Amino acid sequence: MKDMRDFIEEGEKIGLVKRITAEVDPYLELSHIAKLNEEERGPALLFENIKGYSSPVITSVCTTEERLAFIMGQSRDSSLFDLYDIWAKRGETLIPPTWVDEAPCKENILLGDDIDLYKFPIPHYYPLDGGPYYGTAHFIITKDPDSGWVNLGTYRSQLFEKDKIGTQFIKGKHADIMLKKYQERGEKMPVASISGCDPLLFILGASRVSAFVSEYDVAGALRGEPVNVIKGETVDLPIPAEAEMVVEGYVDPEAFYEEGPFGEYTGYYSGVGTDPRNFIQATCITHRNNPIHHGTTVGRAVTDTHMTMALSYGATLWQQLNTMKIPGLQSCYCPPEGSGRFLAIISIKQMYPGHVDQVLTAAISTEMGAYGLKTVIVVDEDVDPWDIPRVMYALSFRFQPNRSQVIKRGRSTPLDPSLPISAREITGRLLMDATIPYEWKNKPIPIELDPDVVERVKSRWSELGL
Ligand SMILES: Cc1cc2nc3c(=O)[nH]c(=O)nc-3n(C[C@H](O)[C@H](O)[C@H](O)COP(=O)(O)O)c2cc1C
Ligand SMILES: [Mn+2]
Repeated sequence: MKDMRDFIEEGEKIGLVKRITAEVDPYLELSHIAKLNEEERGPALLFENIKGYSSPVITSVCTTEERLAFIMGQSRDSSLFDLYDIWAKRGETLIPPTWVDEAPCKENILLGDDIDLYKFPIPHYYPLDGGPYYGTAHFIITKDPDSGWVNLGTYRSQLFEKDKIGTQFIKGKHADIMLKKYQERGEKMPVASISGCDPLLFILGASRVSAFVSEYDVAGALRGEPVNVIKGETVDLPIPAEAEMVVEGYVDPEAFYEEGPFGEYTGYYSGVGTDPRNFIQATCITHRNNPIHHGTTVGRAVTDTHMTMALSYGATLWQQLNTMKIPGLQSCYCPPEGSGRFLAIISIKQMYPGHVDQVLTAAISTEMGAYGLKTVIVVDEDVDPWDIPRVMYALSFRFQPNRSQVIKRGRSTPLDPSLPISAREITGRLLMDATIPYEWKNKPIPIELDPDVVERVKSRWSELGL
């Protein structure tokens, strides 16, 4: 799969994508169809007939494990953990992109007065949103001015004017770190926003890949072949050759626009009103003929964004833990109900005293976990982290609050509705040891059935009338 068109063509054949030919309004109607369809775990939807526009919108690309597996080129019955594990294994051997000279994303090049984002169908998602959002399932490409490291990050973009879209680079995100460097130099930051391309690139935009590593190189690693890129028209950045829509431009660190609010993946609005944020001043738009805009719904879990993050956050946590070469790691689950980011359950085979503490503190020190992971639960290897009733059993009979730790300082997301809106930068973290301590000489003795008696009573089952 090299682009969104492959996803649609191949996905349609196997029932993962459906075309909607009836006319749909991009103001609320489109997002509401997508959201309700996602709640039913329905197919990805290609809206071909959008009121007032000629080009299409696709939503719900990542809503199910099956589609995530399809995007990753894995067997369609793979579990999320199978995908985490493939990611952790393949993601180690980075494959940088290949430069090409010609590309479909250059079929149309709009400069000067021709730059007009209102020509494209941009959904308005929820009633109280500050406006239509151009960038939901998109990503923004930036380059570190010191090292040349190229970053792909999904940061929402409100449509402000025909040539201006918003940004929300949360503090410490890679584009924010880079923007501060441009600011110190007194320069503007060149950027490109990409909507519609190989869905794996969008998932990577939403992944907590470590700093100094390019998401392009990880995409190459996961695909087993390099991503094709081409130079921007007005920015010196690598653009995915098969992208549907590209907005090139720059962010002036000193210029602001009132942005938001936006109904977020937490199921709540991001704030109470608007906030001044930096924005992208477009210098060029390039697009394929009949470009496919890619959008995603947020709102109450579990729908498209939550499944995207259950993979992008869960897989990067698992990969980063594995990179630390901690012995005994067995499995991991970052529930989509928490968008794969607020809660993680990790199973280990304990090998030495203090092993559980090592894993608990390691999890919150990874690039992924250091950002907003609030609760980590470690269970023994006989408890599958995906088996929530067994996790409840471990939390009831093995967890001891005396052995858990509460860490009161850690980087938070400003979107966490459990913190007051005015103080969301720092979170507490709860590290729960739900294991039987390794060092205990007298461990609780599990009750086992007598195997001979089990055999005997089973043979009497019908006699017993059962
Ligand atoms: C649909 C969607 C919207 C997102 N919006 C934002 C956003 O507005 N700001 C932000 O900082 N992160 C946002 N994220 C999370 C980032 O994509 C994620 O933290 C990613 O790691 C950022 O890239 P980076 O690690 O290279 O900074 C969003 C994720 C998704 C899936
Ligand atoms: Mn990054």
